[in-house]
Amino acid sequence: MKTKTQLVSVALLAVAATFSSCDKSSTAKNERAQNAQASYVAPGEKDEYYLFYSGGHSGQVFVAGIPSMRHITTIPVYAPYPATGYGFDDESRKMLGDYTWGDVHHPALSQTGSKYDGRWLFVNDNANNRVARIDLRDFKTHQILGPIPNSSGNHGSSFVTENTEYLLVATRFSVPLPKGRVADPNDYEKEFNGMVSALKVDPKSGEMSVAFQILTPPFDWDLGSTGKGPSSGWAFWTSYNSEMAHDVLESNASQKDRDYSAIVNWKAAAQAVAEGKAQDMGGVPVLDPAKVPGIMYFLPIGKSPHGVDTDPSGKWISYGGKLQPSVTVVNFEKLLQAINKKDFVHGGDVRGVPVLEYNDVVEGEVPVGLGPLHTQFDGRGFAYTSMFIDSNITKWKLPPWTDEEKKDLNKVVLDKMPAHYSTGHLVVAGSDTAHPYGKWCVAMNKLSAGRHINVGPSQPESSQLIDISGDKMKMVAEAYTEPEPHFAQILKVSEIQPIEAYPKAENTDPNAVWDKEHTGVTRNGTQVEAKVLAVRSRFVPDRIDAQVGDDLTIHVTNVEQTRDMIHGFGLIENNINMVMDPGETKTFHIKLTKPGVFPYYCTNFCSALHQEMQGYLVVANTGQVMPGAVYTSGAGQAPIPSAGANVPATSNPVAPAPGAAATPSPQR
Ligand code: K7E
Ligand code: CUA
Repeated sequence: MKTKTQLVSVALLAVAATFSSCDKSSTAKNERAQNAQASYVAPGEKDEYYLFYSGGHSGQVFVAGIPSMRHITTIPVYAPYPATGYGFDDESRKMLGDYTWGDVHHPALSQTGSKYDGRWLFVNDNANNRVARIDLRDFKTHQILGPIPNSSGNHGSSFVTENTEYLLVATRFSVPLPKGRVADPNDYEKEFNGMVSALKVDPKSGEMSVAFQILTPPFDWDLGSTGKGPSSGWAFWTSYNSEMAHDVLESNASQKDRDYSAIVNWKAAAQAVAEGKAQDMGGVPVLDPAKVPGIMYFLPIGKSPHGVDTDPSGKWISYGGKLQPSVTVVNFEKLLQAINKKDFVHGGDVRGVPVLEYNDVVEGEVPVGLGPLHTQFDGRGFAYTSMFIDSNITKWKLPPWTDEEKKDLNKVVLDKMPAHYSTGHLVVAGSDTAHPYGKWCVAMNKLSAGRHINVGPSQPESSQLIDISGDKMKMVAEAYTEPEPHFAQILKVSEIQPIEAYPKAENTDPNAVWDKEHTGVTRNGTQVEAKVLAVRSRFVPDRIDAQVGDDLTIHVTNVEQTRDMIHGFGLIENNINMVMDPGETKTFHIKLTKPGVFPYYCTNFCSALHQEMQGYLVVANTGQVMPGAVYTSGAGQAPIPSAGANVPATSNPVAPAPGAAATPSPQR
């Protein structure tokens, strides 16, 4: 028998072969016209859905419109983004902390009653164990939580519960806990641990905090899914490496035919924490499932499964086989019965966690093909699985199945749509709610070899829009996708009303200035603070004086209330670019280390006189006060008397001597 690794390699070769032989222009002429119409959004018209897709290790979230598939905006989350000034002002710099990248995999829209409520989008960072909250009122990142304690590799994240009570997340990598403790990877089984974490979400503000954690054996948790309806209060996780290997995982973690899924009763876990059954680790209440029965069970699932997805009814849990050519469908009602009857594998607990009997709870293995990763649902009883190795989307029918179908589950496999190539995630609009919209599916492909015009070795990624409203799937459009997409969420445009300007009345920044009288520069020892107003097409003041060694703080308020009237504040050779939306105040702080006159200018083209929107930061030498320097005290306009002797400006080597004709500088 071939090993799994061999199988994968053979299949990958087959995929490679299709790259060269595949006819890209296989769409028939009449279909072309139909598809063009289906995805065409004419100038002046707008898309019907938002597609929020993860930007992977770009650390960003991208927004495209459906059906046009046009990328319309970028929401910076874990990486600085000068286009919106993110990561340059104090507030966003503080959110980013010590990191300038993240690895976004799974965006999740907030839900109320198992429906998208249009409030927030949560996204994970696999790299630095964080979760961020984007507010859909302004499409901006408002909180980054983490690094989460006792957790390493926040991949299985973030999955919202039905009413966004919690975000459930799990570690991909196990490490010695608490973090910071050092152990030899040779002692992996004994010394390393994984963790499933529950992050509480404040129902009013959306503020996230770490609520509790559940300790696990050192499997590599991969993906998760929250329950709903009958499975309300439960969550499901996949793992690879139940072999607990610590090296050559490619083969050592692919030995067993089945790996464990963790079935977590998060409501029972929250209750146990409330009853004081947790122990503190790194400041977090941690539950040990061996000591707190009823919160975690293991279920063997084949084989190194990847995605796990709960269908809209909450009854069927689908596991992508990855290394086995089928999707395993678990019947939640049977699973609950087995748990209630304590029908566990005889004597087969793993570190005190009961193991469920596979045949008791599995409804069937649907033979979808090679490399099934993720499954989505249309709410009409059908499921769609991304096939990484077979490079297609496979449509199949959810249970209940007829006796005839049960005998041969090939009968529930209904359609296959080739995708180009090696689809990772796919997303069906609303699939993770109880009410999918069901019309569109987007396949996010991992390999796009040759799909775009050649731009060198880094081949642009591609996503494909598939119409799933009929019996047969229809490939409608293909679009460039910023790297690197994993999961995505789709939201109906009509369900949210983002603001177009920050209302002046809501600006609570104590350093906001709305009229010229309140602008100015204050000096207090070496603390210099400037309050600047930005309006078409000037900054007030347009001169700021300071000295080397000063701590300079600049607050800029964009006093516009007109939509799209955005101003930037780019400070030359100081690595600062803030961007203020209408009605917004932003602040940055720098320690001045070099003398000179540094122009600042508006970076966002705002009017015919945008180029003229500029000013000067004059950084004199320490103790040097420029004659024209104007400081306002907090109370009034009085210039502060010079602290030291007035030192003349440094002499200009390139200026003509008074009265002489201009000559080229000898230094030129
Ligand atoms: Cu399949 Cu990180 Cu969700 Cu990518 S993961 S594909
Ligand atoms: Cu303000 Cu350009």
